Amino acid sequence: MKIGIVCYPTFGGSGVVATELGLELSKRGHEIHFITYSQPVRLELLSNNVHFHEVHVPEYPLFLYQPYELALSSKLVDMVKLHGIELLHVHYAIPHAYAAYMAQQMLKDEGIFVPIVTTLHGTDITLVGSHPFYKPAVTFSINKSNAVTSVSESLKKDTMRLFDIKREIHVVPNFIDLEKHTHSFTDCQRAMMADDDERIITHISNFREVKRIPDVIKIFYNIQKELPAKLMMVGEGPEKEAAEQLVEELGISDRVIFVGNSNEIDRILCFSDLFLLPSQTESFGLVALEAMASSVPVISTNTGGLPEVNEDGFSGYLSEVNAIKDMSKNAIKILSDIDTLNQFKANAKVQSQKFDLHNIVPMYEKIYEDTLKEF
Ligand code: GMT
Repeated sequence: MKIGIVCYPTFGGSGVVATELGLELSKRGHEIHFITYSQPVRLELLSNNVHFHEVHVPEYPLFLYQPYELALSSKLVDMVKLHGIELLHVHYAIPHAYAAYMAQQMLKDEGIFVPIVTTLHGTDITLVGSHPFYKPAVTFSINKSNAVTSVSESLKKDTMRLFDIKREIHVVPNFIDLEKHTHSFTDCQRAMMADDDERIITHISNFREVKRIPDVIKIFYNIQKELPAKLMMVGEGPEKEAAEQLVEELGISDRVIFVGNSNEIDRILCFSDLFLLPSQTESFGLVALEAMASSVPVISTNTGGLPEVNEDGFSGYLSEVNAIKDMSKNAIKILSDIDTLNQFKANAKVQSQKFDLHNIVPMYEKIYEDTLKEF
């Protein structure tokens, strides 16, 4: 199939899933066209089967807000015509599903029929989409998509609760390429980061409020009182400065490393002992899955799709949002005894195998085939 993929090309989970999906589909013989405003960060290699088309939004002083949806829908029309794209798979409803629908209508006028598959990722529904200003447009675009998928059962329920949805929503969980997380080096160069007796705890996110960054630091503060440890804070975002201040106030600056955005997530996870994800909500928590695939157990909250990903008492522990004491206690339980830690590490790997891309990507292929047949 010739498939157009629309996504946010950033470090966020939806862009990562879209990129990894496109790459795997290309390996399976499909021709993939990424259509977005810059080359997706995890898309390092373009090939015969993988193409990238940049959406330009010309600056014009009259526009207080540059009309990205307009530029995207025009680009989609042009690319479908030029490359014979058969199906558009848009990740994140806002504004991608909306722009794709406009493109579909323009193409229909010229006798070209292209179905749209929309994948809901979380914040497009739970944080942004349910905002009264966006709600009618989001409801409309979901209902007009030819197939809709969500990354967890929990997100499906939220979508049905928050919007008047007339379509079936197929749950296709996020996936992981286990081979990428199988490390060829044994010590993972951990000596560069910590002393032999220190545990390495990691958090990776976009440092937005929903990630509850102060909780990450407070949990680590409690851990390091009990055992020697370092905290790796990976990512960039609005909460980062306040986090740096809190670390300073707590007097733990020598034990916390702020790494910024990184393209070496698997290297960092390779030397990590524990992953912290105390989010307010999380439709799936792809980063928790990435951690588990690198044999890193996860201390997380029990909201949204997280219980579908992290198994309490097996791959890590789940707690209520804001239950800092509980999360600290669970972290210390895993970290203080090497046999327990090794058991949780092994379990985390086993848990991640449930999300092997070889099992999940065919689910998308089946949805594409069915949608093309019905369209
Ligand atoms: O907030 C983020 O982590 C970014 C956001 C995105 O749109 O990229 O992530 C959402 O989609 C990911 C991929 O499906 C999910 O793993 C994240 O849980 C989800 N974030 C939230 O629901 C807050």
